[in-house]
Amino acid sequence: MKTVLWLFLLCTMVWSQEQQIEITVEGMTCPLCTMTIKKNLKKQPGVIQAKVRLNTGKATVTYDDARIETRQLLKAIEEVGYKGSVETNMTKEKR
Ligand SMILES: [Cu+2]
Repeated sequence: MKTVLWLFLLCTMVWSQEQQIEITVEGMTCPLCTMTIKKNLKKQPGVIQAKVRLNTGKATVTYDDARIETRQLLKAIEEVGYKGSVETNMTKEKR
């Protein structure tokens, strides 16, 4: 009985808070740029999926917001030499 409960708790943790965000990336010029960014984003703990497109200049990241924050995603892009920004309508602001 206890094992079942633990499994249930574990599952809710694993499935928690999956989010998707679109990040505008500045400075990408060739497919290698998109690959570099994608690779570094995927390396971050909490990132489930990362798609980077050169033609739109955008990165779509699926992540677990219990494990990683938006600013850490932007940092991962900056680390490899690009500038990422999140459109304001995507962020939930409380005023
Ligand atoms: Cu490049």
